[in-house]
Amino acid sequence: MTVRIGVIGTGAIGRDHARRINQVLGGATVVALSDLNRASAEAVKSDVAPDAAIFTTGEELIASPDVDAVLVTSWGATHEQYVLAAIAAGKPCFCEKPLATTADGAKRIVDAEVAHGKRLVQVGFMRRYDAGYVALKQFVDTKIGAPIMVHAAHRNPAVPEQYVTPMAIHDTMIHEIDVLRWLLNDDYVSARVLFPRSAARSHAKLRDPQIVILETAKGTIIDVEIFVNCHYGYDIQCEVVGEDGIASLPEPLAIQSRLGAKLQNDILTDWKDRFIASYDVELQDFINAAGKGTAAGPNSWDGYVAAITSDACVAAQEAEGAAVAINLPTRPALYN
Ligand code: NAI
Ligand code: ISE
Repeated sequence: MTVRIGVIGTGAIGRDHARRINQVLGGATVVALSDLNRASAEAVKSDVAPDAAIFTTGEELIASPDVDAVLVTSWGATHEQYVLAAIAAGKPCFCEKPLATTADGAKRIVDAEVAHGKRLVQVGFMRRYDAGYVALKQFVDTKIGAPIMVHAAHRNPAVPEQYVTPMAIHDTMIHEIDVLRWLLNDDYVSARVLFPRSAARSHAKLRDPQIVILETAKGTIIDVEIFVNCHYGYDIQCEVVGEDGIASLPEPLAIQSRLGAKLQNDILTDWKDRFIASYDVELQDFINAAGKGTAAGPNSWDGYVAAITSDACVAAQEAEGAAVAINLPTRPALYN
C-alpha cells in the first residue's frame, strides 16, 4: 500500500519532509499540500511534489478522501487544531514539535486520542532516531551504572529577530526535554534557570545564553546550556556521568585534517544537516505505521510531558533562579 500524505505547512521543514517522502523514503507519496502562503505550497509542488493537489486550508486537506495521513509542519501555535482534526478524521498524523504550545492544548490532544482508543499521533522528536543518541542510550543503559549527572548543550549559530527568551525553551530546548527523559528512563520533578551575562549578539527580548537545571525523579541533575547566538556553528552536546564512567554523544562524522599548521575539522551550521539521517528514519517509521492505520515513535503523552516541562522551565526563567516544581498527571494506559 502507498500511503497518500498531505503536508500542512510547507516552510523549511515541511519542504524538507516532502522531499524525503517523495525522493528518499519508501511506501508513501505526497498527494496534498497546504500553506497560509499559497506561493510556498506551489513552490514545493513544483520542486518536489509534482502530483500534489493544493488545498486552501489544512482542514480541507485533512478531510480529503485522497489523503490517508497528515504531516503538520506549520507554526507551533497552529499544530493543535490540525492534530485534533486529524484524530477526528481517524487519520494518522505526524506533528512537528511542539505538539501544542501549551500543556492544556497537548492535553486536549491526549484526551482526543484516548477517546479514539488507538494511537494516531507521532511527535517529531527525531533525536530518538539519531544513531548517536541510540548508541548513547544503549551505552548508558548497560555500561556506566546509574546516571548521576548530565551536561548538555544546544547551540545555534543564530536565530531570527522575532526569537525571544521563552522560545529557547519551547522551540529549542524542547528537544533535550524529550530526548533526555527517554535517554534516562526518567521524568522531571523540577526546573531552575540561570542567566549568565547576555552575549553581545542577543537583544532586549532575548536573554542568551541560559542554563536550565532539571532534576529527575531518580535524583539525576541535568544542566542544559542553550546558546542560540553562538555564532560558530550548530552544536549539540550531551555527556552522561554515571557511577562507573562517563558516556558522550558522538560528534557528527567529519574529516579531521592537518593542514596549514592546523589540526581541525568542520562543525555543522544547520539543524537540517545535523539530524538529516534521523529525520529519514523517523518519517519512515511514521509511514510504516500509517500504512497500518496507526502511529509509532514519540507519542502524544511525550508531547504533553514536554509541554508541561516547557511551561515549568518558562516559569523558572521568571523565577530568578528559584526551582519550579514539575507535576505530571497519571499516564493513560494507551501510552504504556
Ligand atoms: P517556517 O516558518 O519555515 O515554515 C512554517 C510554514 O507554515 C510557513 O510556510 C507558514 O506560512 C506555514 N503556516 C503557518 N501557519 C499555517 C497554517 N495555519 N496553515 C498552513 N500553513 C501555515 O518554519 P519551520 O522552521 O519549517 O518550522 C515549522 C515547525 O517545525 C515548527 O513547529 C518548528 O518548531 C518545527 N521544526 C522542527 C525541527 C526539528 O528539528 N524537528 C526543525 C525546524 C522546525
Ligand atoms: C528549530 O525549530 C529546531 O527544531 C532545531 O532543532 C533547533 O536547534 C532550533 O533552535 C529550533 O529553532
